[in-house]
Amino acid sequence: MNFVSIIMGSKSDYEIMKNCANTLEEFGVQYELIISSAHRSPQRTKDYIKAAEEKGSKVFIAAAGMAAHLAGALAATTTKPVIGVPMKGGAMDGMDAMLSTVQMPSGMPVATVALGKAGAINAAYLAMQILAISDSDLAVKMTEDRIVKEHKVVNDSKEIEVII
Ligand code: RP5
Repeated sequence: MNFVSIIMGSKSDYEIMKNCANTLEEFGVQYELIISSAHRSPQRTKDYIKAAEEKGSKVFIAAAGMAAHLAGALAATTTKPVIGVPMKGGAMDGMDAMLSTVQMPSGMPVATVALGKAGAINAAYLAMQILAISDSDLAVKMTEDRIVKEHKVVNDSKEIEVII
């Protein structure tokens, strides 16, 4: 069973990260979602990664804010791809989380996506693109989604465009 693991540092991250889970659901991709913190529950985080890998998790998505070390902690523990979603909030409104998540040392990558809702959705898309390398049905769905997006741009434009 191939699936995606979503780990959030806090319940306060869920409002944004449910967009990630919803996107995976739209494409019929299985996922697990838990709360576990690099700082508040380090052993639980390690234990989950090991258990998830044994069950078939292929990509890990980590969402955390402030001194965001969750994605890095995952990268330290697994060689599966890790996608980091920096959460807004705190005194720096996510700039701290973004820099903490993106600035990994060489050889320990975290694919860092945008802050906020767009990042949560893009984390799901990136995870699916990784899975789609070896899942032709999912690859077709990803291609179809691009066509839908392109049609929407054209249709939106038609409603308001001015061309001379
Ligand atoms: C991080 O600290 C969490 O990922 C969250 O984004 C932030 C604040 O957590 P709470 O104090 O709301 O639990 O570890």
